[in-house]
Amino acid sequence: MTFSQRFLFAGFFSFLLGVVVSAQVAPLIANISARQTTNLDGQWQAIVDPYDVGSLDYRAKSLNDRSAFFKDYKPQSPSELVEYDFDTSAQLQVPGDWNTQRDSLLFYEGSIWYKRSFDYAKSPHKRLFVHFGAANYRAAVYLNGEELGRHEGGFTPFDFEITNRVKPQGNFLIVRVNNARAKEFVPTVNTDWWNYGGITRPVTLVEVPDTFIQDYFIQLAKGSTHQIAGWLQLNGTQLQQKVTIRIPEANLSKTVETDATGHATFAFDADLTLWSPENPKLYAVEISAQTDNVTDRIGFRSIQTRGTDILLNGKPVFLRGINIHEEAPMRSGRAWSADDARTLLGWAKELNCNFVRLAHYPHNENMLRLADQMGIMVWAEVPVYWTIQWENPDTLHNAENQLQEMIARDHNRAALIIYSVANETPVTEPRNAFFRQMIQTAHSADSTRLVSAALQAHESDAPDRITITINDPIAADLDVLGNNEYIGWYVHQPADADRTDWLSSYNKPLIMSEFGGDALFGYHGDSNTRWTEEYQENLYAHQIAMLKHISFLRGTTPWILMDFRSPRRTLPRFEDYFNRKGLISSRGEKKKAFFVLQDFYRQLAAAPAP
Ligand code: GCB
Repeated sequence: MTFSQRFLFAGFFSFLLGVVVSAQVAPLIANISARQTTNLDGQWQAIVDPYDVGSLDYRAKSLNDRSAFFKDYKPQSPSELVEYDFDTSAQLQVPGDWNTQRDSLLFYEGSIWYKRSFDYAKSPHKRLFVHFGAANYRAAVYLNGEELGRHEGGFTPFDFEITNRVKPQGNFLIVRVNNARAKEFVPTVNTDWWNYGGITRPVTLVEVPDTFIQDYFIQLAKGSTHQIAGWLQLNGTQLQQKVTIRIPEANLSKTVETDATGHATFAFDADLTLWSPENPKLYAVEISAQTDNVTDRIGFRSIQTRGTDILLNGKPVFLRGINIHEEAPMRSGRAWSADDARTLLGWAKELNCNFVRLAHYPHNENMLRLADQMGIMVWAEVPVYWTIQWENPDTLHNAENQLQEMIARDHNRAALIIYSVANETPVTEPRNAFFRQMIQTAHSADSTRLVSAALQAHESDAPDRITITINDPIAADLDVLGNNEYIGWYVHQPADADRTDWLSSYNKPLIMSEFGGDALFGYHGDSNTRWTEEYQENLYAHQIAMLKHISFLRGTTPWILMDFRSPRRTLPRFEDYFNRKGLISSRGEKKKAFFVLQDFYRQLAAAPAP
């Protein structure tokens, strides 16, 4: 089950925060947009708490009395000392990273407490959950002065049941979000993107019947283009029910019975128009139990590999991709909205892409929903990045949990074809063991999709040729190989790509998951001058010439669509805390290299598949 490991972190958090965990995250509810919801977004009261005085006393012991911020205690007399007050504190927008809402928070890493009040008239025989799209990195959630539970991981959703805690009036929801980095976390302390903190995605109250359809997986069976196979899961007390899956447009209806645990599996033939970038067909799929029903829009396609080919609906396809960070166009903060997604994916379409790599962590659900509608295939990734603590079992559980939460949210999106379990990790035996476990977790949570990782190959130089061989031991376990290379930026000169040969020890498809170089939009010079648009343009031209000769190459995702903030990038004038490898500036201006890639992809789109 995708949600089976959602209870793993209680001990870990108690250790970190020194408090007793009173409740747990609930299993994720699928497709909340199709549910009866109340949105809690807007201005929340916020207390910036760099020393954690809201949770720890001056001996660093955890607080549980009225001085704990989650109690939202008000002085009862003029003489009473209470050193916090949500209601007179400034506000922060939810959803939103805090860093770009106030100058003083740009580099902030620590705790901020959020408070939002609400009334709620719950209908009888209904259950209520509070759902968070994401909060980076750790969240502790309290309702009416009691802890609901905690969550770790900055990019995946979580929810808590509040059925028996919500009152018709005067509820106060308090969330402590902490984005401090730590070595054992996922990601670890060292990354190349901004550590945007806060409640970065919407907060929603979700009302469902006493026994409800909690999750379902309705996709084509692995390798099939005409058989739907999947499962569904009820949650509640009436677990044994008849449930009907209907696709009215295709005249399909299948009734199954759930077992004593509320689970049912099914498989049935279906004659469907298959989803593809050329025709991103989505069907309305209705799931009706006796106590609940829910509707989704689902596309059906198959994705497989055969030797070095990637097959979409049984036919070889080349993935014309681009990397994307979850960075907001025009305003350089954490992206979250449907408008942000439309802009980013619209640019990918303009490049003639049929594929995007959503680096380096799960992006917001709008990206997946829109990719489904626009016909853009997706590589989705978890933040196992660079130097994770491979030997730490808590780190592994954390990474697996983030992977499972990502899969649980997105497993019905046709656009999603590849799960990536890591990016650029140094090869060691503990790392390989960590990976094998991650790959197995991905395959067992969803056997229909391909699993990949962005690896780094090793080169051997002869006097006039460079040879790069894909020989990472973990490649044997992956379905598709990803490789990052920076010829012309971190190593060699751009023209050295012309004398580079690529070899692979595996009969598997390769995606060149990164290549590129920085350019400051509007800075011009000759193609040997770093940071100019001409340098980047020339680098792309040489890269493309090289890529055309890699016989086992089945996709490319250059680094990256748009410039993004990064604390690693300190060089004044050119970087100013931005990674400038974007083909588009943070203000939406297209650099020269954009048109080089656009042209390459135009040619590829017109050419017959490999
Ligand atoms: C990489 C990383 C990516 C960086 C990029 C760079 O290899 O995967 O996260 O941002 O290089 O610009 O150095």
